[in-house]
Amino acid sequence: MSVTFRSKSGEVGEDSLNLMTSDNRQKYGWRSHISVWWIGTAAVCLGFLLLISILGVVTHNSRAIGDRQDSMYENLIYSLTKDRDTLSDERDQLKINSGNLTKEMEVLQSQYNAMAENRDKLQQEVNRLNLSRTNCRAIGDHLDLKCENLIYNLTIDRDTLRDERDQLKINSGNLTKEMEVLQSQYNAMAESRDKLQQEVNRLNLSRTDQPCHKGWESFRDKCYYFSPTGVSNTWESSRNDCKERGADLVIITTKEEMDFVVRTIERTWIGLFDKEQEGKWKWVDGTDLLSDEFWQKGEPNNRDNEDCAEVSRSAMKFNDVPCTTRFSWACEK
Ligand SMILES: [Ca+2]
Ligand SMILES: [Ca+2]
Repeated sequence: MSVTFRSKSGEVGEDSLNLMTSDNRQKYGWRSHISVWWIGTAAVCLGFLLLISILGVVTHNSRAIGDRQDSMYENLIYSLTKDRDTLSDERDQLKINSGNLTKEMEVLQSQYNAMAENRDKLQQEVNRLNLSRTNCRAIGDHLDLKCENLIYNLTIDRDTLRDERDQLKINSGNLTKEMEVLQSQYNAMAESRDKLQQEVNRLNLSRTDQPCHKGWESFRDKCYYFSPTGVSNTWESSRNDCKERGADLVIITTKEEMDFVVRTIERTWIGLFDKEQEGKWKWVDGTDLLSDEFWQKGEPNNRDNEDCAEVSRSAMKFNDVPCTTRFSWACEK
């Protein structure tokens, strides 16, 4: 470093006392020698002052540098501490996440195992169904064969039955014709029988030894009285008339007797009634009506409280009517 200073004379000198040569000390004299001393002293003082200043500056700078370093350290420590804490938090969070992921993985593993088990079961079911389908096809083929055989047999049976039906139709037609012939023969025979029966009746009448009283007619071994033409009476009055004649209303027990009774009278009271017990028909001699064969179709129907019986020539059958009805009557003894 060079120091420039100005002397009292205003001249500029060098900053070193050593630079003062002996020539210069003689030139300027005593006075000049004292000045140099003062200058040197001042220079020394200035040097000290300069040194102190430099030391102060250096110390100040050192402290500033130290302070800055301390501040940097503090900032660095703070930053590192903060980073460490942040990383620690992240590490903890990662641990938690890892734990959760582990649990989820365990759940997924369990679900996977269950799904794999189900898959195996389904595969077994598929295998079983495939086997069943194969068996069903075999059974279906077998059934088809059986059905074909059944259809074949049924077709044969149907054709056979058709033939039998046709044959039966033919036989039925023949039998119908034969039946018609037989019916015709039967009718002819019945007509012949009736004629013979009439002849027998006539012969019986002709050989009767006990003739009936005047006004009475004989049939077989009985005598019959018939009310005069155009005269009618109630059932009870008719029966009373018969009783007065020593007889009672006619009791018809055979078809021949009925034919005889109705041959000249259209509707005639007969001695049959159910007054005592509805539906229980009795003859006037107290005997029960043993057969229903002589009733007209749908009779007796007891319509309007019909408790007495009549016989008509047109129907040749019995019918129940109210006892107050007025009819002809026939007596028998
Ligand atoms: Ca009745
Ligand atoms: Ca009736």
